[in-house]
Amino acid sequence: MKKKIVVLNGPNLNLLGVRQPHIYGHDTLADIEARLRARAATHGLDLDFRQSNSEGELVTWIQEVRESCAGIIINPAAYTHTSVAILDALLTCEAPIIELHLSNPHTREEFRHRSFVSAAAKGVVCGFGAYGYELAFEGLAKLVKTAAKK
Ligand code: CA2
Repeated sequence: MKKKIVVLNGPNLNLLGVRQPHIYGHDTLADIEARLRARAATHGLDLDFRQSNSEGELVTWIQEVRESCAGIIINPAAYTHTSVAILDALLTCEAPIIELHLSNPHTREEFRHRSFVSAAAKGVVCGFGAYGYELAFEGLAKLVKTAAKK
């Protein structure tokens, strides 16, 4: 059975490519998903790609995949800066977690400088726009393959 990478996207990311392209770019979430599907196929990995505007749903999804997935890429969006619930859920996962942001939150308003989620992350990718998802995927694929050899 193929190993599964789960990509979780938080609130308002369904509007990618539709609103505020000067901050978040012109690519839609569907564009990003299509590119990750192509990369997943290259690596022989499965991809489970989801978006929710609800903190509780994101927590439920993390609990659902925590034992079955090989790794998680998460852009928690605004919940990055507020959610102990998402952090606690991620801390129950053994698989590696990559935190991902389109923008670089450290160059933006001060309230975006603190991430609750980083404490559960193996790595953080930020500031590369939509391409960051591909960078995060390649990094995670490498981790997953290295773990398989051990
Ligand atoms: O840079 C990122 O990826 C963020 O996670 C995006 C969040 C923001 O709260 C974080 O500080 C950094 C906001 C996502 C909102 O997405 C939109 C997309 C298109 C139009 C409007 C909002």
